[in-house]
Amino acid sequence: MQRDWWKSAVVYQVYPRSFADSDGDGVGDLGGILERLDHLVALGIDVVWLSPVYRSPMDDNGYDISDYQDVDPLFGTLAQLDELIARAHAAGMKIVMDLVVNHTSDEHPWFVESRSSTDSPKRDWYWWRPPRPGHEPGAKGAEPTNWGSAFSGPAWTYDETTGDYYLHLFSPKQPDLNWENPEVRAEVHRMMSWWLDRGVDGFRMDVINLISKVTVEAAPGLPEGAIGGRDPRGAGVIDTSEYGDTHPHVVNGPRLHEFLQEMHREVFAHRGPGLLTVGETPGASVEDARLFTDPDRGELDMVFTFEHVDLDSGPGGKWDVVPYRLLDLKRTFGRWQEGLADVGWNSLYWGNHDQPRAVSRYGDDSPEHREASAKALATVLHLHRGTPYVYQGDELGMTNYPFRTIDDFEDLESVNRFRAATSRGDDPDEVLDALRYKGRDNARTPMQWDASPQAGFTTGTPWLAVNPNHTEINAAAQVDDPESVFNHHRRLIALRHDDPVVAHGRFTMVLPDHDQLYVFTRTLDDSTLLVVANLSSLPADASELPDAAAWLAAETVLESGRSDSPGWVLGPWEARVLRRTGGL
Ligand code: TEU
Repeated sequence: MQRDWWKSAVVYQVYPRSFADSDGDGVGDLGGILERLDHLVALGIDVVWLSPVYRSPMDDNGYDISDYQDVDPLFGTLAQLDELIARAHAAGMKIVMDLVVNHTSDEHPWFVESRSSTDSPKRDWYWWRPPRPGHEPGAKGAEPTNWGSAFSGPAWTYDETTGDYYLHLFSPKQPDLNWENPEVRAEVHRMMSWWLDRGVDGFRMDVINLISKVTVEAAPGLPEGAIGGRDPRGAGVIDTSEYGDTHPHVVNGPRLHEFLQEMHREVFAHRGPGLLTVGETPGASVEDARLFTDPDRGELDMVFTFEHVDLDSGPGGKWDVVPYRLLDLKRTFGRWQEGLADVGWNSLYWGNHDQPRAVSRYGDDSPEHREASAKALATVLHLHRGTPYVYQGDELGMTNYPFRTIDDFEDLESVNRFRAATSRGDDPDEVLDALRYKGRDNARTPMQWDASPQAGFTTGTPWLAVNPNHTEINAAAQVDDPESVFNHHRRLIALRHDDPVVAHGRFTMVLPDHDQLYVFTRTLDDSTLLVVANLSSLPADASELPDAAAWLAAETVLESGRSDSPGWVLGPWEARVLRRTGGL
């Protein structure tokens, strides 16, 4: 196995809660994944990234872990996870676990111990700080700093037992671990090794660039965040009209590279090739990414950028929705392709369990254009240089959910946001509109297996309603249809496996200023692929592309959304992939 085997691999993300339910309790589980493994085999993917299945109080659907070395009974048993690993391996697929170590659950024994007294041997495992001097402890404004949580409210919660506050960049049930403490790091390394010894093939590391925060020398006087401002590189999840802009103090901290290199040394360096590490890095620039993913530095194989998922956020942040523009998308992706061309590697994704559905956001989910736009988006993504990630359901072209009221939402981020914004007087309809468009529950509605009442997801009542369009959009209708979105994905995945130009070729953007067309070439030795995709719902003229006549006569590798338009006029959401060989 090559060290960089993942350059020709495609990863599929399973969000277990919403994938398949085997026991009828309405929540997806490991038994369900085992039953549906054939779907992943048919798609041809190489790696499954499993969102958390560990023991958890489920405040944030498993991203709040109370035992890193066990499976939550809601999802099944450790024995089933072993079976999944074995069956995936037998089918030639790898299993990558979600590693959530920026924080634990407040019900994790480490935190229970830590909060028990100021003398606890684990006190320093978390971020404890005294109230702001001159303020009534526990009262509004007595928080050690003005930092905000990504899920609304302050980033500090008062704990009466000891009279101190603890830091939580996410929910109060997700206290941040203190990575400055070497015991914390050693314990995390030991836990990771335990999983690798058990057979897992690597980790997707949750908010891994948050583990190093501002220098400890600044403590206890941690810096305040700017009110009303927003670091444009941040994900804009903190409401800076009320809280300080927290991002600059907690992201990409001074010891981050040191911590990642230490982790690599302790956990991965002595193991053979075949493992995968991918960091979730909100607010990382392409320059940061180059450092994270330079193989000579021994940190990570690849990281997720957030720049493209931030393009429809206005100055007010995530919920200040502005229209996204194709030109911005091309500039963003183009910059990342260029920045990681010689050193490092990209992860490529449209969506995941935190983002709305790709086809509703970057495509056109109207009945007329849904399928063609899902295919065009897939074509563009998969043929970039980098490792593509397919989020469950995107291979079917699943769409956003038609939420009516706030009661249709389950996600704590959306529920808290609605409460916080409306209680200070924001128009509830406007708040809801933003949640409908960007709420994380869009991606979390049950996987659409077939046209039956609960979409084949469960025999019980699903924890989150199935999308009513499952009668049309479902796996059963697509797997055997050669023209389906599913089979288009299958062909793209096969192309990456079969044609080295997809995995290794140089990327060059073409027609960078065209505001409907996304055009690029990939070149390796004497082989060049040209990808031309109309990412708009109107016809588009590509005749200005260099060598247009020669390309018109070239071999067609893949096409979708073909219209009757002649020559280089592409129909709405039409995509073509062409090949020429020999010196061009
Ligand atoms: O997400 C962290 C993150 O930066 C965002 O995607 C965030 O969840 C979202 O933008 C909030 O607006 C990771 C996980 O993927 C997410 O599911 C968890 O909720 C979060 O960390 C905390 O563990």
